[in-house]
Amino acid sequence: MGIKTVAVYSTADRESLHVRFADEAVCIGPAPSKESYLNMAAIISAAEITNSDGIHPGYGFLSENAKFSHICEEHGIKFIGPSPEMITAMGDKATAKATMIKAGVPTVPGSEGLIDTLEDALKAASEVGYPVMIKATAGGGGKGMRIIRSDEELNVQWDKARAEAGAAFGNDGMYMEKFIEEPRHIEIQIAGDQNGNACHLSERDCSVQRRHQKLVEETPSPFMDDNLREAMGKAAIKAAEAIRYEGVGTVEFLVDKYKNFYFMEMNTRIQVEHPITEEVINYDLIKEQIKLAAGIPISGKNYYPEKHAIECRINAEDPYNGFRPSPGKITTLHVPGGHGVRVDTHVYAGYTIPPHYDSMIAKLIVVHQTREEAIDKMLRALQEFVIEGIKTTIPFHIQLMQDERFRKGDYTTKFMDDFVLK
Ligand code: MV4
Repeated sequence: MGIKTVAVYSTADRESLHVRFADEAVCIGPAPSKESYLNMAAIISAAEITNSDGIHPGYGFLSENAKFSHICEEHGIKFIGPSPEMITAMGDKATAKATMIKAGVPTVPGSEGLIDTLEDALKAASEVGYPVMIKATAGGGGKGMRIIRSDEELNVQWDKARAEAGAAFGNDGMYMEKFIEEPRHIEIQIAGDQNGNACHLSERDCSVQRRHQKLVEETPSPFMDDNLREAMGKAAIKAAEAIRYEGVGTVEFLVDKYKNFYFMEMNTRIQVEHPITEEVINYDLIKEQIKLAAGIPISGKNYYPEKHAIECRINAEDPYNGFRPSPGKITTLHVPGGHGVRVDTHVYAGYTIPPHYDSMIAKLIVVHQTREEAIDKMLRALQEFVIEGIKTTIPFHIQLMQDERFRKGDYTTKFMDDFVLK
């Protein structure tokens, strides 16, 4: 796009590729995230001394931080993402759900707003019917949730869950939903412009997760059909337009075995798994983020997958030891390639993975005409991928691509509970 870039980095990331390849780079502090990547003053200073027009927050760290979005605004620096108000509205899960109900987006039946006392919780549970789920309004991504199957369990768990939420988030607001058994996690990518118009860019199936960490994502979802995509796409657009959402975002849904779908959460950032959407619609979502931030309107049409794409997250983790982190020096690296194979990474041979941050070191993305061909291509690319010196999730992915149930597309969010690594 002809836009000059400034990279920010912590001392632990001095050797990272983004530092070398950006037009300029500014060190914003020592290794601990609190003192660097979460240090708003240091980041704003870096933007000011380099005369930057905008900040792309990436994912994680400050990407969904309303205060940071606000501070950028105050300093006349464009935060490439939504306004503080939108981040706040979607960050509080009970508020987000109430907003979606008002907008006519399907949500899981449950309590109307927050529940204050155990007595009210018992009453709500008798109306909703067991099993139920109690969730922290400040939670998300699985934190502060409990499945409850009886009054007895609710009696035991209510105060505990509440105290846990209070300690973890400084907010102990709780709400209740019917528990959806063995749901799929299917999310719709959306884009909204400054005129209040939104479009959808179809779905990603992210049901292959372990402890709320996604391992593999694919699009189209093997569970999807044209009617369901149309209905979920419409609901996602409704969600985005109801809040005049600006930027790219994701509306997450739970989908049950009857193809009922329910709004779960909205992510107000670009997500790790966005490349699979890029590959099947043939469009750069980061470029779209920058265009939307600059006030350029969306095209007005929706986007549908023309191919099949899969992403495997390559983490510096030992899949044979509970996916325990495995930082250290990469002694050998051979990256797969060829038509339809994409690797997004910051690492190289000789690079030392610092122990301070997330363990994802690469995304391997393949695209092909059909799902079966994409799986075969992924298997070939995984077998060609050589990373020595550390443990990675590659052996897990190699087994997954050969797994009969995965190959049939027969998986839900429970899939990993039963998966045994050989
Ligand atoms: C649920 C659910 C079943 N019923 N809500 C997990 C993450 C958080 N965002 C919401 N989650 C769930 N909410 C109701 N009413 C099951 C989950 C869930 C899940 C959702 C998506 C992907 C993986 C999951 C793994 C376990 C539980």
